[in-house]
Amino acid sequence: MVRGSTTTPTNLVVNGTFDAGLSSGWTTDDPTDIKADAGNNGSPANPVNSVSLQSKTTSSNGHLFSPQVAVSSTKTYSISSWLNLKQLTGIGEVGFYIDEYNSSGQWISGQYKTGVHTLGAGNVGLTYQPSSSSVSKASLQVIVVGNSGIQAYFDNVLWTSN
Ligand SMILES: [Ca+2]
Repeated sequence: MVRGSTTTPTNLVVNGTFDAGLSSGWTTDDPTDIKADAGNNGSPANPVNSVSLQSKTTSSNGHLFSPQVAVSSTKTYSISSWLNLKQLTGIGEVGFYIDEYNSSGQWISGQYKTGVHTLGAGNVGLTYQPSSSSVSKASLQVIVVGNSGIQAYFDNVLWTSN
Protein backbone atom coordinates (compact mmCIF):
# COMPACT_ATOMS: atom_id res chain seq x y z
CA MET A 1 0.00 0.00 0.00
CA VAL A 2 1.40 3.33 -1.03
CA ARG A 3 1.25 5.81 1.78
CA GLY A 4 -1.44 8.34 1.14
CA SER A 5 -2.96 6.21 -1.60
CA THR A 6 -6.70 6.65 -1.97
CA THR A 7 -7.13 3.87 -4.53
CA THR A 8 -10.15 1.71 -3.83
CA PRO A 9 -9.33 -1.96 -4.38
CA THR A 10 -11.29 -3.63 -7.17
CA ASN A 11 -13.77 -6.24 -6.01
CA LEU A 12 -13.12 -9.29 -8.19
CA VAL A 13 -16.33 -11.08 -7.23
CA VAL A 14 -19.65 -10.13 -8.78
CA ASN A 15 -22.66 -9.10 -6.66
CA GLY A 16 -20.82 -9.34 -3.34
CA THR A 17 -23.47 -7.09 -1.78
CA PHE A 18 -26.28 -9.45 -2.88
CA ASP A 19 -28.21 -6.44 -4.14
CA ALA A 20 -28.95 -8.62 -7.19
CA GLY A 21 -30.13 -11.45 -4.95
CA LEU A 22 -28.82 -14.95 -5.44
CA SER A 23 -27.85 -14.47 -9.07
CA SER A 24 -24.92 -13.36 -11.20
CA GLY A 25 -23.19 -16.67 -10.64
CA TRP A 26 -24.00 -17.17 -6.96
CA THR A 27 -25.60 -20.59 -6.54
CA THR A 28 -26.62 -23.04 -3.83
CA ASP A 29 -27.28 -26.76 -3.64
CA ASP A 30 -29.87 -26.14 -0.90
CA PRO A 31 -32.36 -23.52 -2.10
CA THR A 32 -34.77 -24.51 0.68
CA ASP A 33 -32.42 -23.30 3.42
CA ILE A 34 -30.03 -20.90 1.66
CA LYS A 35 -31.96 -17.98 0.22
CA ALA A 36 -31.73 -14.34 -0.77
CA ASP A 37 -33.02 -12.09 2.00
CA ALA A 38 -34.19 -8.50 1.53
CA GLY A 39 -35.13 -7.87 5.15
CA ASN A 40 -32.35 -5.46 6.14
CA ASN A 41 -30.39 -8.24 7.86
CA GLY A 42 -27.09 -7.72 6.07
CA SER A 43 -23.78 -5.98 6.56
CA PRO A 44 -23.84 -2.38 7.86
CA ALA A 45 -22.10 -1.47 4.58
CA ASN A 46 -25.10 -2.54 2.46
CA PRO A 47 -27.71 -3.97 4.85
CA VAL A 48 -30.87 -4.42 2.80
CA ASN A 49 -29.89 -7.53 0.84
CA SER A 50 -28.01 -10.53 2.17
CA VAL A 51 -28.20 -14.33 2.12
CA SER A 52 -30.04 -16.23 4.82
CA LEU A 53 -28.25 -19.43 5.81
CA GLN A 54 -30.00 -22.22 7.68
CA SER A 55 -28.76 -25.72 8.28
CA LYS A 56 -30.55 -28.74 6.92
CA THR A 57 -32.38 -30.92 9.42
CA THR A 58 -30.32 -33.87 8.19
CA SER A 59 -26.59 -34.52 8.49
CA SER A 60 -26.02 -33.27 4.92
CA ASN A 61 -24.27 -29.94 4.54
CA GLY A 62 -25.68 -27.08 2.49
CA HIS A 63 -23.44 -24.87 0.38
CA LEU A 64 -23.35 -21.40 -1.12
CA PHE A 65 -21.01 -21.04 -4.09
CA SER A 66 -19.59 -17.76 -5.37
CA PRO A 67 -18.99 -16.94 -9.01
CA GLN A 68 -15.57 -18.01 -10.27
CA VAL A 69 -12.83 -15.41 -10.07
CA ALA A 70 -9.82 -15.37 -12.42
CA VAL A 71 -6.69 -15.77 -10.28
CA SER A 72 -2.93 -16.04 -10.73
CA SER A 73 -0.67 -18.29 -8.67
CA THR A 74 1.85 -15.46 -8.49
CA LYS A 75 -0.55 -13.34 -6.45
CA THR A 76 -2.19 -13.46 -3.05
CA TYR A 77 -5.75 -12.43 -2.43
CA SER A 78 -7.76 -11.14 0.49
CA ILE A 79 -11.33 -12.33 0.83
CA SER A 80 -13.45 -10.51 3.35
CA SER A 81 -17.09 -11.25 4.08
CA TRP A 82 -19.61 -10.42 6.77
CA LEU A 83 -21.38 -13.08 8.80
CA ASN A 84 -23.99 -12.77 11.52
CA LEU A 85 -24.25 -16.16 13.23
CA LYS A 86 -27.47 -15.85 15.20
CA GLN A 87 -28.02 -19.42 16.28
CA LEU A 88 -26.01 -22.63 16.61
CA THR A 89 -27.70 -25.32 18.67
CA GLY A 90 -25.82 -28.43 17.56
CA ILE A 91 -22.31 -29.35 16.57
CA GLY A 92 -21.29 -27.43 13.48
CA GLU A 93 -20.00 -24.27 11.93
CA VAL A 94 -20.22 -21.98 8.95
CA GLY A 95 -17.16 -23.13 7.00
CA PHE A 96 -15.17 -21.25 4.37
CA TYR A 97 -13.53 -23.22 1.55
CA ILE A 98 -11.92 -22.20 -1.73
CA ASP A 99 -12.54 -24.32 -4.85
CA GLU A 100 -9.84 -24.20 -7.52
CA TYR A 101 -10.23 -24.84 -11.26
CA ASN A 102 -7.83 -25.15 -14.18
CA SER A 103 -8.03 -23.22 -17.43
CA SER A 104 -10.47 -25.82 -18.80
CA GLY A 105 -12.82 -25.18 -15.91
CA GLN A 106 -12.17 -28.52 -14.21
CA TRP A 107 -12.05 -28.66 -10.40
CA ILE A 108 -8.49 -29.58 -9.43
CA SER A 109 -8.00 -28.67 -5.77
CA GLY A 110 -9.31 -26.73 -2.83
CA GLN A 111 -8.38 -25.13 0.46
CA TYR A 112 -10.35 -25.20 3.69
CA LYS A 113 -9.78 -21.80 5.28
CA THR A 114 -11.74 -21.41 8.51
CA GLY A 115 -14.94 -22.17 10.36
CA VAL A 116 -17.04 -19.81 12.45
CA HIS A 117 -18.65 -21.19 15.63
CA THR A 118 -19.06 -18.03 17.68
CA LEU A 119 -22.40 -16.28 17.77
CA GLY A 120 -22.44 -12.66 16.69
CA ALA A 121 -21.84 -10.41 13.70
CA GLY A 122 -18.55 -9.45 12.17
CA ASN A 123 -16.15 -9.72 9.28
CA VAL A 124 -14.45 -12.98 8.34
CA GLY A 125 -11.08 -12.30 6.73
CA LEU A 126 -9.19 -14.86 4.67
CA THR A 127 -5.92 -14.80 2.79
CA TYR A 128 -5.74 -16.97 -0.29
CA GLN A 129 -2.93 -18.01 -2.61
CA PRO A 130 -3.65 -20.50 -5.43
CA SER A 131 -2.32 -24.01 -4.66
CA SER A 132 -0.42 -24.37 -7.95
CA SER A 133 0.29 -22.70 -11.27
CA SER A 134 -2.47 -24.86 -12.80
CA VAL A 135 -5.12 -22.87 -10.95
CA SER A 136 -6.67 -20.22 -13.15
CA LYS A 137 -10.01 -19.69 -11.46
CA ALA A 138 -11.24 -19.96 -7.90
CA SER A 139 -14.49 -19.56 -6.02
CA LEU A 140 -15.63 -19.25 -2.44
CA GLN A 141 -17.72 -22.03 -0.93
CA VAL A 142 -19.65 -21.30 2.27
CA ILE A 143 -20.52 -24.52 4.10
CA VAL A 144 -23.51 -24.75 6.44
CA VAL A 145 -23.04 -27.92 8.46
CA GLY A 146 -26.16 -30.05 8.59
CA ASN A 147 -28.21 -30.71 11.70
CA SER A 148 -26.47 -27.88 13.58
CA GLY A 149 -29.39 -25.53 14.13
CA ILE A 150 -27.52 -22.77 12.33
CA GLN A 151 -29.31 -19.56 11.48
CA ALA A 152 -27.11 -16.88 9.98
CA TYR A 153 -26.90 -14.02 7.52
CA PHE A 154 -24.02 -13.69 5.06
CA ASP A 155 -23.12 -10.57 3.10
CA ASN A 156 -20.61 -8.09 1.69
CA VAL A 157 -18.06 -10.33 0.01
CA LEU A 158 -14.95 -8.42 -1.06
CA TRP A 159 -12.29 -10.37 -3.01
CA THR A 160 -9.23 -8.29 -3.75
CA SER A 161 -5.75 -8.84 -5.16
CA ASN A 162 -2.93 -7.92 -2.78
CA1 LIG B 1 -25.81 -6.56 1.31
